[in-house]
Amino acid sequence: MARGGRKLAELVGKLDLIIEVRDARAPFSTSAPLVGSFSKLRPVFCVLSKRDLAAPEGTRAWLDSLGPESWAVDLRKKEGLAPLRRALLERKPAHRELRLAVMGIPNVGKSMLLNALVGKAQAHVGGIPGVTRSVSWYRTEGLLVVDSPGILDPHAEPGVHQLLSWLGCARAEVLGGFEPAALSFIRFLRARGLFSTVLKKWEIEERDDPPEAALERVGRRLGCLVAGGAVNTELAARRLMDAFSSGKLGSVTLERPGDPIYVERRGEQDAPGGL
Ligand SMILES: Nc1nc2c(ncn2[C@@H]2O[C@H](COP(=O)(O)OP(=O)(O)OP(=O)(O)O)[C@@H](O)[C@H]2O)c(=O)[nH]1
Ligand SMILES: [Mg+2]
Repeated sequence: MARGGRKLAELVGKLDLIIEVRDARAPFSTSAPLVGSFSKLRPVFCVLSKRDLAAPEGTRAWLDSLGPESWAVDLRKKEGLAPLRRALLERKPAHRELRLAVMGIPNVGKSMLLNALVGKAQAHVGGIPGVTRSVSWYRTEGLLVVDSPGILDPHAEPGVHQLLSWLGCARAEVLGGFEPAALSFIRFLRARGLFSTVLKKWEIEERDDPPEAALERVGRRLGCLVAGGAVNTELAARRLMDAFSSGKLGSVTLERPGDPIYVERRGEQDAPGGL
């Protein structure tokens, strides 16, 4: 177990409960297997963050599938928090605070959830993965809450890491750049029938062309051109991935309960749909 994981495992003994935060757009790939292993020791509540970026019917399907101890929240607008807070306070021991930790993979909104629960902007929040670097405790009425650094599963399929880069939870730069990320994203959208939904805003229609050609169409549409009129595909890829991860292309759920796991590996790009 990596050092960060060992620290969290030590922490679990001091807790009454764990909140695992996942991204509502891909609740399967954004789950942290380490937190799953803690569920044998402590109750784990599942909070789907960024519900404003996911399709509402997709989020409903996930809440049904995850069961009664799951909630979906929009932390930017602070919506959906009251039922979660009520459920937490129901678990509070009579003579002391409820001790809980917010855990999950990087950039899913753990610190933002903690701030919303504590009622003040205490923990640092940021748009890139890896903002929280250590375990810190925060106190509010009835709750003693720990913020924790994001944990990535080193053994996850490379395809899962690629998917996390589309959501902003892993850095595309580290995984080989924006262009491979955008090409695998386009293949994934096609395999799941989501291409037209995601690219509707930019009026880019589905065609039977290779992903490279589709990315070029994106680049032309956005005016990502170099001298001579060729498309700057790295820039086009970056613009596409930034727009998707920040929700500018609309609310989209990438994974539904029961979908096959996304397992595209390097060198397998020609497998149908990469699934
Ligand atoms: N649209 C939207 N953005 C959110 C929501 N929750 C968090 N974010 C954004 O997600 C980014 C990451 O938030 P953090 O709270 O720093 O995430 P974290 O899980 O603590 O990240 P690390 O500390 O890096 O592991 C920030 O840019 C937030 O503004 C949400 O419900 N909706
Ligand atoms: Mg954080």
